[in-house]
Order: sequence, then C-alpha cells, then structure tokens
Amino acid sequence: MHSDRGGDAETPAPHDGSRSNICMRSEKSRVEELAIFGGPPLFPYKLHVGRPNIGDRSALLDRINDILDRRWLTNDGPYLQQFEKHICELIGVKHCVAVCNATIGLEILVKAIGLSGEVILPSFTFIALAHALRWLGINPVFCDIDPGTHNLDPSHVKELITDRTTGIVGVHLWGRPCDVEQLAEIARRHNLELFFDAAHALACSHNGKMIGNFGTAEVFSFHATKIINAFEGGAIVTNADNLAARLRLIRNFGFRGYDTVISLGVNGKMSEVSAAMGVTSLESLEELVGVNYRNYTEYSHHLERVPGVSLVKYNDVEKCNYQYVVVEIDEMTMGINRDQLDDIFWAENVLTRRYFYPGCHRMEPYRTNDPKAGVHLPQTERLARRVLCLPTGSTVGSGEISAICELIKFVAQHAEAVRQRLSTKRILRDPQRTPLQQVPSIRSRPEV
Ligand code: T4K
Repeated sequence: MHSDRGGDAETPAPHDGSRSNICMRSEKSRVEELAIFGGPPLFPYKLHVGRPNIGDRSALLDRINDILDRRWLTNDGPYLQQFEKHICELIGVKHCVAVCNATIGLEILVKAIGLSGEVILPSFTFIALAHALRWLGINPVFCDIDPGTHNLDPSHVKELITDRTTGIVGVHLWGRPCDVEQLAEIARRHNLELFFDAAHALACSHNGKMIGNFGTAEVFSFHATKIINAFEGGAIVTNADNLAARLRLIRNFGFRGYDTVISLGVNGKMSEVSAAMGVTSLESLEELVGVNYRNYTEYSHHLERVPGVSLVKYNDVEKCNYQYVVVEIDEMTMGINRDQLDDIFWAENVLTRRYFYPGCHRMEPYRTNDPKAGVHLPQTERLARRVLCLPTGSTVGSGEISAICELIKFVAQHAEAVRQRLSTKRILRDPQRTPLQQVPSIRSRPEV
C-alpha cells in the first residue's frame, strides 16, 4: 500500500451502488480551466482505480457476529471452508486452498512444486510474482509481451529457456487469458512446470473453460481492490490431489494433526473474517460483473473516436469480469503523452493509475542486477509508457464516466495548447505520488 494516497477521508465518495450522476463540478471550455493550470477540479472528491466493492454490508456484519459468537477466528474454520467450496463451484475446479494473500499463495505454490534456478515470467505485471520467486532464491527471467494481448509472448519464452530454467509463469493480465495452449506446448516440450498468476482473472474463461483450470495450478487475489475481495486474500486452485494436499500442509506450518510437523511450512492461512468477506463478496459477483460491464461499454462508447486513445478490448464471447478499464495512449496521434494525461487527471481528482509502469525489470532489485534488461523487452517498455487505468467498479457511475471521457476528448482537441502550457510549468511529484505541486520552470518527473 502506498503511503498517503489511500486515505481521503476529507473527500467522501458515494457509497456502494450509488452510481452518482451529479458529482462533477463543471466541464471545461478553456484550457486555463483545467485544474492542472489552476481551475477547479472536475470532481470534489477523489475517484480511485480499485475502490473496493463492499457487497451486502448487513450480511457481512451478521457473519462477523457469528464468527465472534463461535469464537472460531481462523485455522480452517467454517467460513474458510464455505469460501473454498464456493470458489471450486464457480470455477469447476477440484481444489481451492485459500490463503492470506496472493503473494503468499504464489510463494507456497512455487515451494510446493519445487521450482529452482530460473523461472520465466512477464515483466509487465505487478511486482508480486517476481518478488515471490526471488524471495525463494529463484532468478526471475523477464520475458516480453505480445502487444495485442499484453500477455507473455510465447516466441520470446522459447528464446529464454536455458539449462537452469525450471518453470514458466503466465499472468492473465487484466483478466485476459494468456496463450495457454502455446505455453503448455513449450512447457511440455522442455519438461518445465507451468502455472498462472490469475490475480485479475476470477470469473473469466478461455475457450469456454474457466480460468483456474490451466497449468499445474492458478493463483487468484482477493485483495481489497479486486472484483471479489476478502479485505486481503488469495487462493491457489488446482485439479491435482497430491499438490492440493501439499499446499494445505505448507499453508499451515507443515502440520499434520496437532503435534506432528512433516514438512517445512509457513503461516499462509486466511482468517474467518476475511473468508466471511469473501463469501459475502461472491454473492454479489454477478451484479459486480454487470456494473463493470456497463462501465466498460460506456467508456467504450464515449472513447470510440478519440484519436490516439484506444481502449483495451475484452472478448465478449468469453466470460469476463471487466474489472480493469485500460487505455493505451498513442502520443503521436493524441498530441499528449500518457504521463501528461495522468498528471491532468490527478489534478482533476481522477486518480488514474499507470499499471504496470515501469515494468518489473526497472524495479529493485532486478534493475540493479540487469540494468540493460529493457533492451530485450521492447514491447514491455513501449506499453509501460502508454497504458493508463481509469476508475471503474461499483463506486463509479455514468455521470462520472461521461465527465472523464469528456475531459479526455477536451484534452485531445486542445492538445497543442495544453502541451504548450504544460511546457511552461514545472510539475513536481514525489515517487509516492502525493498531490501535484506546480512551480514555474521546466517539468520533471522522477525517473525510476
Ligand atoms: N499478481 C498480480 C497480477 C496482481 O495484480 C497482484 C496484486 C498480485 C499478484 C498480488 O496480489 P495480493 O498479494 O495483493 O493479493 C494494488 C493492489 O494492492 C494489488 O493487490 C494489486 N495487484 C495491484 C494491481 O493494485 P496498488 O499499489 O495500486 O495499491 P493501492 O494501495 O495504491 O490501491 C489502489 C487504489 O485503490 C488506490 O487509488 C486506493 C484505492 N483503495 C485501495 C485500498 C487498499 C481504496 O480505495 N481502498 C482500499 O482499501 O496495488
């Protein structure tokens, strides 16, 4: 969690479900009215990417009371079991091992399948996967992505395989499936393990089969910002009986029974309160997917013809959770680059996110290990400069989406004037991305 961006108690946002249509202050008619140049912000409160979905609050509170009455707070309690069962049913998978977060889930899985040496993974993803591998003494080998899917490029995977490679991990970024078949074929041919980081892909399918059924296992995240949340949480799902048993063992210190420890393990357990949140959240899944879908189609409609702005598309034939609204900004066509647009948004109280800038290979400790890694990751480098995530979820309404899109159109229409004015400002923001400050002179953005 980044330091001081999360708490915005001074800016009360609408409650769940009240998709507000009356929130924006004013539309812009002149460039000077943009908040970055001193005008009033478009929204009087902050609009986040990843504002949690709460679900049925009273059902959750009833469950928490029940947990307190039972005095069974963690360690394989009834809500944990219920949550795991619901996930298995949703995905049609044999085993679900719920854990305290997806990062620990990834570590437990890597340990359970005994990876070592080098493992191939994308750089264009959240840092959790690279860290999980490195934490276990494995060398993450960053692979480039397919510019169309934003997922692992199988032909680059092949080039990266060495004698030390033991596995490949795909990430279904934004909930869009990896090229599972090609990756499975490469893994089979080279006798490598293959599993997936499915943190974004709950309730998504690939060729009609639910994600969660591919590779040796898949790992979901139920972090607060995900479509289904357990405050913090994760789950490893698999159809392999032996692996599931091993995962359960490692999740609980390696205990079999009360007194016997039969393997190395950690504490990866999900608490009952988290599981209760997960169960409650799952009850709203259909509704939440519906809200996300409506938001996505509204964005899609508004942004259809904005030059230089392309919305990342989902395959409507498959099941999809639509939890990320992602645009790619083509600076040459729009006349404004992604970072300039991001700065403009933040000043308007729209807290857009540059996921997954700058790419794991440019973060520590990986960047010190291999400062030139970017040379082999041209698509990752390109995309990391273009992608911007826009607010969606149950706290974002049609009026807000329309205002956000009008702002994008306004900026595109006045790109030349905006760019000129920006060049006379020095916009400072610290690496923790605290609110923008403006001082005369030249713009600088801290580079990573
Ligand atoms: N693999 C992938 C592909 C992932 O994307 C992730 C996590 C993982 C693995 C690891 O899963 P976990 O171990 O976390 O289960 C956020 C999430 O913290 C992270 O879970 C997620 N991916 C990533 C994509 O997004 P940040 O650094 O953006 O978090 P933060 O605190 O800036 O929050 C995002 C926005 O949501 C902010 O604008 C504030 C808002 N927010 C956040 C929280 C936590 C709220 O309004 N309320 C809240 O309670 O990483």
